[in-house]
Amino acid sequence: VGTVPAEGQLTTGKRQIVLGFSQLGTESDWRNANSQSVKEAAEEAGIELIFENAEQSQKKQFEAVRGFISRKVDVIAIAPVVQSGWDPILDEAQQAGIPVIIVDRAVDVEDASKYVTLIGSDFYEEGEKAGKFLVDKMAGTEGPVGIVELKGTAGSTPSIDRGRGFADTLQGHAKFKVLQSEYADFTHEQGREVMKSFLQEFGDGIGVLYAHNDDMALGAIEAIEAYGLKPGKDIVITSVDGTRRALESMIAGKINAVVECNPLLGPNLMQAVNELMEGRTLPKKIVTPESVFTEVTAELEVNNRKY
Ligand code: GYE
Repeated sequence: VGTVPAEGQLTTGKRQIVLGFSQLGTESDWRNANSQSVKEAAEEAGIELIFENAEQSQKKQFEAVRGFISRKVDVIAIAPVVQSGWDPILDEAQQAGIPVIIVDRAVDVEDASKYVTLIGSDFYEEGEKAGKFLVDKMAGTEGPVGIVELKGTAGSTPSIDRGRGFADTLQGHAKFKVLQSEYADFTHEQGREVMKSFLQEFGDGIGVLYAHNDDMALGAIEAIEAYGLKPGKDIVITSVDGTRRALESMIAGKINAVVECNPLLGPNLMQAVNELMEGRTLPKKIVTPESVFTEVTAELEVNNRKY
């Protein structure tokens, strides 16, 4: 037993775990709540966190991971901006003997052993929930119902799966017609701009807006009001996430339903890191339980929101 603690060792004899986290960006309220959650949970767990923001660039994520490898962190966590193209960088981490945990969005790799576990939501189910809400909400309405869709980031798991889950649910309900579907990168600003162009093209032929996140829905609401229509009334709006701002907008009658997607993944991530360091085996997927908020429940929920 040595008397002088080695570098990086606490006097308790337990070495502090170092986690490198490549966050994909700052595009939405969801993302900022997610970053905050990871930082707070690391602090709480006594884990040293090296946090890198990639500003929606996969290339920057690769650079961050390479930086973590050269600093010899214990564990790498990645919230991947898109789902393809990860094989080479995961191989580099594997060769360096550093385990990788995927957070939030998925990666599409040939061999799933390249990462330890995925901590995130079931985005397909979120899309289905949005579709089911519309089917019920519009049950008494005669068709056709024109739908416009604001998709998130091209090639990202939540956009792909929320789109598929929604489309599959509306299949077989002939009165729904998707007029147009465009990417708006999960941001407020692009949500507003793309909605503006939808309105120019289809005007009051639009009966429904499905936005893949709250920020785009809130941007779109500005465009709808500027156009002279009433969001939540002339156009039924449903989105995904469940941020405070969206719940407030729902209380004001401007959004009709929000499917929850939980950004508070920090505690789950730190638990996974600790278990991994203790040599325990983790499940391949850790899914967060989530619900749906409607005009009826928003008022009850809004005060519980941290984000
Ligand atoms: O819904 C959106 C964010 O990946 C689940 O990314 C996340 C999504 C979230 O920009 O607001």
